[in-house]
Amino acid sequence: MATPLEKWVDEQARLTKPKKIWWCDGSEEEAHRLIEIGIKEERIAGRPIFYELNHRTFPNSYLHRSHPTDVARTEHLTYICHPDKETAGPNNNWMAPKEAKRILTKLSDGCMRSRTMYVLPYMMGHPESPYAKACVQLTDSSYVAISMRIMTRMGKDLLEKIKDSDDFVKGLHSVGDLDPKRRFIIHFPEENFVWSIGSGYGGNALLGKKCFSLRIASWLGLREGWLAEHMVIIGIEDPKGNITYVTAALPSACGKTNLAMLESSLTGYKVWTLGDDIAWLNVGPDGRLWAINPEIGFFGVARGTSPKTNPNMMKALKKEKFYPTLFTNTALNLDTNEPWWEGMDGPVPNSIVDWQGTPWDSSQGTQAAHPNSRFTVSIYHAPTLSSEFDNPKGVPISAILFGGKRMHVKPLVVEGFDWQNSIFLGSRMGSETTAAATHEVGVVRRDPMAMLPFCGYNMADYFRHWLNIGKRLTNPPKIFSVNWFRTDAQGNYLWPGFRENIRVLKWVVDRVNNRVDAARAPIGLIPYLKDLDLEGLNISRENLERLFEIDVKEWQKEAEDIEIFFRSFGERMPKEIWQELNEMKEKLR
Ligand code: OXD
Ligand code: MN
Repeated sequence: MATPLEKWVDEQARLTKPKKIWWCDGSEEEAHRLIEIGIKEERIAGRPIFYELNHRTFPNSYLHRSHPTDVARTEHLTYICHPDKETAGPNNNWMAPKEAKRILTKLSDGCMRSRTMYVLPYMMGHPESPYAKACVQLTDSSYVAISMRIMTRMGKDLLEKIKDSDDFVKGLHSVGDLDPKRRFIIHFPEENFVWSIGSGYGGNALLGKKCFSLRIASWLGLREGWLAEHMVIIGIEDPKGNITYVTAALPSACGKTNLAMLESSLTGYKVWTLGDDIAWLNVGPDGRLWAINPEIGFFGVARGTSPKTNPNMMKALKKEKFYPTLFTNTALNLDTNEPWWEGMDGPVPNSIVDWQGTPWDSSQGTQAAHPNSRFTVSIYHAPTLSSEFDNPKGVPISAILFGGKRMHVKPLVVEGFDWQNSIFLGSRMGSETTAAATHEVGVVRRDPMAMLPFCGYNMADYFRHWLNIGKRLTNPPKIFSVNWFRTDAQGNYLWPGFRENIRVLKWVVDRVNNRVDAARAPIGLIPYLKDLDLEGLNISRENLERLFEIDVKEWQKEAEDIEIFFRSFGERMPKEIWQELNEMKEKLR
């Protein structure tokens, strides 16, 4: 008798018609075999999937070049198919599930012909964690198979676990013909099912990541009483050796990975890494919020990563490795066969091909590495990995940061007055758009809790859910907004960022431990400058004051913009959030 899993795989194979089916066991030998296939046999748009890089300097690393039109998440082709449109909300594209299936079935008919279908059994979360979820993805791309092995706990043990049950999350992925006109990333939350065709890009194709661990999981979280969030998880160790666990939500390509691996500039302070992208938050029996990272890898932006901005990541990328590491759409230094990107530091190498493999020199005025070029590397290679990373219970969270990239308006750090006010603070976040998704770059859009592209249901209900979670927390984390990106009139950043962000984290830890007071401003609590540890930092008093300046006119405009956004949710928007907005407007008057 076939198990539900076997039956499901068989049905998908009858539709997609692969030449063969390969059940992956997650072993190292298998990973090597897959890479070999990617180098020698499999092709995308006529090109190999992998190129071997210099293994002396970048051990076990491979370069992947994508199809030129397939370089980022495609939010306009991403759908959440709840039975009714209202549940998906104005924050999501929606189609009736039946209609979506009709379209996808047509596109998928024979889409794996002459290709291999890889069956990837994997776990999101530690297998012994009560919060972990069993998943199976089908894909016809060896790049996706290898990436999933780096990013998730993939292996055949899971098949033993799933056995006769059909309680596993399903993902069907095919690169199709990579034509953006035939590209869709479609979620069926009611069925725990994601169906993606036409893209091999991480955020569209590694279905355990954004698709399941955020969009579908956020919906599971709503029904089961927990939160799936777009957050970094770190432990901040103080000079006494106490560790405070903090999560931080920032939009894509705003420095989450750098924050997750921050090398402190303050003596005695150290940051331990637990995750750089996704946190699942549960209310513990002790009334605190507990976080796990369901992933075991980083899919980070390569451009701009350097020994200055993220020394720990540079070490991870160069470490002798058990897991392979992938570089996607970086440039290549032909003299050394090493990956290269703008912002890597050091002189520009003499002989470079760009992310598409075309000879490049800096006088051309074009980009050598794609702005959204990426690395995929195991978290176990991080020199800053927390000893609690594999704790199935996760870690207790004392503070949450909500961030965005704002050149104007927003102070460096602001604390919410209380839980309700803090949910308003998270919901009013906005950020300038980046290259992580295909759209105009650099325009401000509202991105509540950095979840706009990832919330798998109506965001008004999501705000309500956050409010409700607070009611169950007897010992809630404090909540802050942060903005490392404020500029002066000439457009220069006022704050040095990167390793100096530890100074903001230190203030946050001091607030958590009630060591310092804060000043009440109309928009929240802000630090007294005397409480910021600025020892050894070269910053003028004027810049410092500007970092915390609250320009009433700017904020009134901001409030208008927030109001327009909230209105788009109509009657569903919680009245508590309106009340907070109105109070803020009142105080600004
Ligand atoms: C990511 C993203 O890839 O947020 O992490 O786009
Ligand atoms: Mn992300």
